[in-house]
Amino acid sequence: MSEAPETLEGWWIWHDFRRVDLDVWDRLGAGGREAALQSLGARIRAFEAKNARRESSFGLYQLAGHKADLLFMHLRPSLADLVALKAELLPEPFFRIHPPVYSYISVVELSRYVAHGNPDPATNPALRERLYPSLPETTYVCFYPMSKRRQGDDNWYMLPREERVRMMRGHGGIGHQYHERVTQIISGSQGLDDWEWGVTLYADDAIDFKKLVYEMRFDEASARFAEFGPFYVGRRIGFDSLSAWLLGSVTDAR
Ligand code: 76R
Repeated sequence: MSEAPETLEGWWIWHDFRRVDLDVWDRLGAGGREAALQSLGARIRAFEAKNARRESSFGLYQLAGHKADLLFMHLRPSLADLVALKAELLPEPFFRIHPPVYSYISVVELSRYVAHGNPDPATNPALRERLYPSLPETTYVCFYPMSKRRQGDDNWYMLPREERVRMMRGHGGIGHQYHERVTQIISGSQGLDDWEWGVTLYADDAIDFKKLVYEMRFDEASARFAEFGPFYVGRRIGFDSLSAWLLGSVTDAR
């Protein structure tokens, strides 16, 4: 049996994907819409205040395509915090109107295939920033879950450690070529959700997602071993723009 790599875990992540339901939104009437947005706005300001105190991270994104319309991304210290947050948000009018269409639970993970220096986040600020990240304020975001293949000769989990280290170095090498342009947050979801990792990427130029992921497909770690779930792409959106968009989308103002 080959040994599992040592991992470091940081904040827990809930990717909460929503569909905007314009039919229900229209029928709510101006008062209902205003109230829902005001209440959501207060929530988002509270999330941002927590971000500023470095107690959590929160990101809001408007997505392309029809798999989902919005992504609310929450990073919190524990799974209990994510459970509590969901319970707290369930009755929130905005979330009752605009239903969930996908969700992903994972925890920020750094594997120690590649040395990250001193492994104590208390005394290593660079490590702390990776485990408890402020979300990059780039224009674009990309999320997808993935697993490593377990099939015949292509079973990642049966490979000797040196082989995995060699391949992860190759992987990191490609990634590093995009260092200034694409930031990754890797989160592990073994035992937590339907795939083994969540990959969240940030970039100011969305074509870099395409170029990076394509290039990685030719690299052994991805070419032989990667299996992918659904991809979601979109852009960061502020609460004011979200409100303006949703109020502007009303077709039956009463
Ligand atoms: O932590 C580090 O930055 C060191 C190198 C590194 C590791 C250990 C690294 C670098 N990654 C690591 C781990 Mn990654 N990453 C992905 C994907 O689409 C695909 O083919 C794969 C999806 C992308 C696009 C990406 C980007 N990475 C991992 C792991 C955990 C593996 C394990 O533990 O077994 C996964 C699942 C994964 C997947 N990777 C980088 C990037 C980029 C852009 C970098 C460089 C980061 C930088 O230089 O800033």
